[in-house]
Amino acid sequence: MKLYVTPGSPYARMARIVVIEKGLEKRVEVIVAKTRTENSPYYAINPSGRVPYLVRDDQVGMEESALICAYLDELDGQPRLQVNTLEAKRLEALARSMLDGLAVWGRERARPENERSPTVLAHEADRAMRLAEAWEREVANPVMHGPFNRVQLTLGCALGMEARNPHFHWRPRHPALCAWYEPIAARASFAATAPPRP
Ligand SMILES: N[C@@H](CCC(=O)N[C@@H](CS)C(=O)NCC(=O)O)C(=O)O
Repeated sequence: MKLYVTPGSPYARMARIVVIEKGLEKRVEVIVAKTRTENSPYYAINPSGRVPYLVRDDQVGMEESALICAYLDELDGQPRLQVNTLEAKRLEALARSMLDGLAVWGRERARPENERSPTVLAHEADRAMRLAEAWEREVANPVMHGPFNRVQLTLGCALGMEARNPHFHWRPRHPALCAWYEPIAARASFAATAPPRP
């Protein structure tokens, strides 16, 4: 199988982490794609141009990090990252909401300076801080502890965006979140996929 990624994408990082967590390194070739480039050869592989993108052994391609993570997790018939309760799914949605906002913020910051919208930048900065505040409480939930799961994966990748965005200061005033994140960031799969600083 081939997994197309970019080094800085938190969505692609989720899939890369699952590859490592599930010991699939020999079955999944990780390939860096050229996104956001006119006429990129990658567009012939994935017409949306987004990452992550998994080309399965049967040559069928799949988009969407959550789906790719679930597919990789189920390959050995023993999924262990899935969550099934509504409570866990509520938290997954909350983590995904934070990640989506951070991706919008990062995308806006990546535009040429004269094209950046101060309104969007301020809106996403505020959203990220409100969500960090919410997670300071939610992180006590049992779903966020115990066996590693896709909710922890999503929140861990969201918080890891601090490496990409120097304005994403989620640590001050959030000691519980800091304590929660420390062992997650120390996992071999997180360390091996740490996003490069811009
Ligand atoms: N909902 C998608 C989001 C994927 C996404 O937005 N990926 C970004 C990188 S963080 C991308 O590939 N952007 C390239 C582009 O927009 O052309 C997922 O979860 O996989």
